[in-house]
Amino acid sequence: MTNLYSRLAADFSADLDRIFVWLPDGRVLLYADVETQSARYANALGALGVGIGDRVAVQVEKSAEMLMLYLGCLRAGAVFLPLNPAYTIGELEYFIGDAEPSLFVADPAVADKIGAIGSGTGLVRVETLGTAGEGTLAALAHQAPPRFDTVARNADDLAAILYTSGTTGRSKGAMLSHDNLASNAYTLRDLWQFTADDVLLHALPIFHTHGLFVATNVTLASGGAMILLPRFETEAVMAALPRATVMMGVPTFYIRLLGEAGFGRDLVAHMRLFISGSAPLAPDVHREFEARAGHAILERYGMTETNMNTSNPYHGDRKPGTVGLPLPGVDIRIADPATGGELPQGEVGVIEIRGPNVFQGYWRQPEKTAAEFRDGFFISGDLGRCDQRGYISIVGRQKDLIIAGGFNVYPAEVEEAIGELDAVREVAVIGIPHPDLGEAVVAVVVPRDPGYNDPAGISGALADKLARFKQPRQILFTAELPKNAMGKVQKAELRNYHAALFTTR
Ligand code: MLC
Ligand code: AMP
Repeated sequence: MTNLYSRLAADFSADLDRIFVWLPDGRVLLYADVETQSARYANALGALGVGIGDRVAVQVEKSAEMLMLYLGCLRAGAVFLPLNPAYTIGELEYFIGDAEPSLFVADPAVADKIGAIGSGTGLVRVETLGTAGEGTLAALAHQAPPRFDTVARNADDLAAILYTSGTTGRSKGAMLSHDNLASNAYTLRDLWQFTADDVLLHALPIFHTHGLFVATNVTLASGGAMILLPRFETEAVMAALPRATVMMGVPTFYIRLLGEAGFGRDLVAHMRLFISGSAPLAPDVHREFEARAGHAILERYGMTETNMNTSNPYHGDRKPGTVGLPLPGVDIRIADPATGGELPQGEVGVIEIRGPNVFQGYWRQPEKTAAEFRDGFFISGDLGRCDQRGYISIVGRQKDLIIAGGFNVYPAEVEEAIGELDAVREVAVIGIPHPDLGEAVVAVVVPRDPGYNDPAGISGALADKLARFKQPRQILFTAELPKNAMGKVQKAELRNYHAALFTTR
C-alpha cells in the first residue's frame, strides 16, 4: 500500500465521523468529507485528462478545497505541484516551462493572466479554484462522483514536486515520492506523539513542506483535527489557541506572539506542544517563550529536498539553539566541505543526510542531482556541529541564502533582477538580522551615476519581476563594494557593516 493517500486513509477511516478541519467560519470538514471530496477531485482530474505521473500546478490561496485537491492528486497518481501565490507572471513562466504541467489550477482572479502564458510555454489547460469553493475546477469536482479507487503507486513514484531556488541558475523542482512523504509523516507522528485527540493550529502556508507535508500529513496520519487559518494573524491565532492542542510555526510566529501583552500561560496552559522550524529559532526567543508561556518550544530542522531531518525530543531536553537529534531512520553526518570526509564530533562541517525522507532528485536535472549527493548522502549546504549527546546545531550556511520569515530568498536571483536595471552598475544582496523576520533582504547598490539615490525607483522596477517576499526591505547606495583580491564581493564584511540596520533605529 504505497500510495500515500491509501496509507493515511487506512488509519483515519477507523472513524470517519471525526473532524479533520475547522474552518474560520465555524464550518467543519469530517474525515468522511475527506474521502468523498478527494474522490471528487480525483475524478475531476481524470475527466480533464490528467493521467498518472502528470503534473498539476496549483497556485491558489490557502483553503480546505486546496487540500482536497492535493489529496485528489495523490489518489489519481498525479504529481501535486504547489506554487506560492506571491509569484509574479515572470516567475510562473519559468515553472510552467520547466514542469510542463498538464493542468494549471489558478485563483479565479488571475486565471486570465495565467492563460495568457499558455501559448509560449505549451501549457494546455487552466482551471480555477477559489477559497470559497468557487471556480471551474471546483464546479467540476462538486458534480463528480464521490467514490474513487485510489491508484496503486510504487514507493519511489512521485507524489509532489516543490520548487526550490538555488545559489546559481534557476529554481529546481525537488521530486518527492509517496514513500518520502509517508515515512516522514509516520516518523513525526510517533515522535511528537500526535493522536486523534490533537487539534493543530494551522496558520502556515500550504505551498511549502512545513504547512503542507509536516502539518497536514502528520494530522491525517493521526486522525486529528486542524484549525485552518488563512494566514498568520496574531489576533486570530490568539483567539484560536484555546481550542488547539498543538501549534507548528516559523520563528516569526513565536516572536509575534511574544510581542502581545495578552500572551501568556493563561492562554496556553492547556496546550500539549509548540513546534518551530524552517528558520533558526533564536535561543533568546526560546527562553523568553518558556518563561512567559511555560512551554519549551520543540525545534526541528528540515528542507524541501528532505522533509524533516532532526528534532528535539518530545520527552527530554529541548535545547535552545539546537535542532535536536537525527530522526529515527535518518542518518546524519557532519562532513568536511572540501573532502567529504566525516569530521570528528564537535567540529563544524556541512550537514549531510541519508534516509527514506531524502528526495528522488531534481526534476529533469540529473547532473545537479548528482552534484548534491556524496556516498548516498544529500549535501544540505547547512553548516553544523554535533555535541557529545548527539544534538545538532546549525551554525551557518555554505549556500548564499537568506531566510526571511521562513521563506528562502537566494541573493543571486535578486542580484540578477537588480543588476539588469540601467541605473545600476553593481549590486550585492545580503541578509541582515531583523527582529520580526529573523533576516531581511537588503540590497547594496553601486549606481552608474554617483548622484543616483532613488530606492523607490529600484523597488518599483522589481514589482513585476520578483515575488514581494524576495524584494529588498531596504536598498542602500554606496560608491563601491568591498572585494577580495579575486574581485569577489565580501558579503561577510557587508553584513557586519550593516548588522544593526534593523535593530537600532
Ligand atoms: C510576507 N511578506 C514578506 C514575508 N511574508 N516579506 C519578507 N519575508 C516574508 N516571509 C511581505 C508581504 O507580502 C507584505 O508585502 C509585507 O511583506 C508585510 O507583510 P506582513 O504582513 O508583515 O507579513 P505576513 O503576511 O504577516 O507574513 C509573514 C509570515 C509569513 C512570517 C507570517 O511570511 C509566513 O507565514 N511565513 C511562513 C513561511 C513558511 O511556511 N516557510 C516554510 C518553508 S518549508 P506588502 O507589499 O503587502 O507590504 C521549509 C522546510 C522546513 O523551510 O524546515 O520547514
Ligand atoms: P527550504 O529550502 O525552504 O526547505 O529551506 C530549508 C532550509 O531552511 C534549510 O536548509 C535550513 O537552512 C533552513 N532551516 C530549516 N529549519 C531550520 C532550523 N530549525 N534552524 C535553522 N535553519 C533551518
